[in-house]
Amino acid sequence: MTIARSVSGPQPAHDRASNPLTRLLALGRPLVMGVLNVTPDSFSDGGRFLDPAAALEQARRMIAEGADILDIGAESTRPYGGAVAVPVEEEMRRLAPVLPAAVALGAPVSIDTMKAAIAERAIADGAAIVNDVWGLQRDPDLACVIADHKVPVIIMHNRAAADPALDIMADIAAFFERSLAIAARAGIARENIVLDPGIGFGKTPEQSIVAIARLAELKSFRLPLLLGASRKRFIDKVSPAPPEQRLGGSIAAHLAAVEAGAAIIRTHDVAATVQALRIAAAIGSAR
Ligand code: HH2
Repeated sequence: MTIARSVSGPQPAHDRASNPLTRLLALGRPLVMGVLNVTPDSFSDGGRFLDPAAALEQARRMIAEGADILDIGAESTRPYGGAVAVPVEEEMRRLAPVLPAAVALGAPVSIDTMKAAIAERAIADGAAIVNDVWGLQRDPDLACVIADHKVPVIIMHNRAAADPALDIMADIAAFFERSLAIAARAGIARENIVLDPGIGFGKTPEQSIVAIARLAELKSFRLPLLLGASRKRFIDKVSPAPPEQRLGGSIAAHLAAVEAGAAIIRTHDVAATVQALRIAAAIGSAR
């Protein structure tokens, strides 16, 4: 597993100790991030957890199943188009009854948002990580919020539209360079950054497969890698199935990602993913 090394000088000991992601990464096993969408329109589970009681029940279930981190989102990013932009007030309204209560369950909570105002509020409510599907390149204020609060950030690759002619790995690397420059300017410590190639975002299904197949190339950034293949469309392209029947494909992709060096797996299906990762690890250590 790649553990981030600071190039901007050591942080004070209290910062390192108070960062739950750094502590989890130090365990040296792949981490599982459970997805909780408090949305009416997410591509695979839209509407299921819009009700706060249902959302909290799902949060509890994912923790019991072994999730290390909960990733809570209140705006569908709709990797496959058709996303309805959600105003800040509505995103806050969806999160208010869920986020503080989810934080109280004890697992670190990541806020899946591209908006600085939502990140600021979520951090005040106890969120420990910011997950930005636009890699700090959408809301110009987001990097400063993250730097001010010294929380880790997940920088995900994205594009407004897929271009089948692109060398997707070169595009991902160039995008990360831009995001890392923004992060450095804002004062985000390098050891607080995780990179994610953004499976399904601004990519053809073939390019998503390439991004998994060539994930190890991104280790050259010397930062932890996250991969989220859960229920995504490239699975349907290879082996046709609706989103709720893509567990086998999701697990196959996630095991390949861990083999290539992914430190964190983002999934809707925590129990099956934890089991698959444990068995793969047991086989690996018996070699
Ligand atoms: N995928 C989705 C949303 N957020 N964040 C990261 N870092 N990586 C991902 O691959 C990723 C993400 C899309 O999945 P989901 O949250 O289920 O769908 P929606 O955006 O429609 O709510």
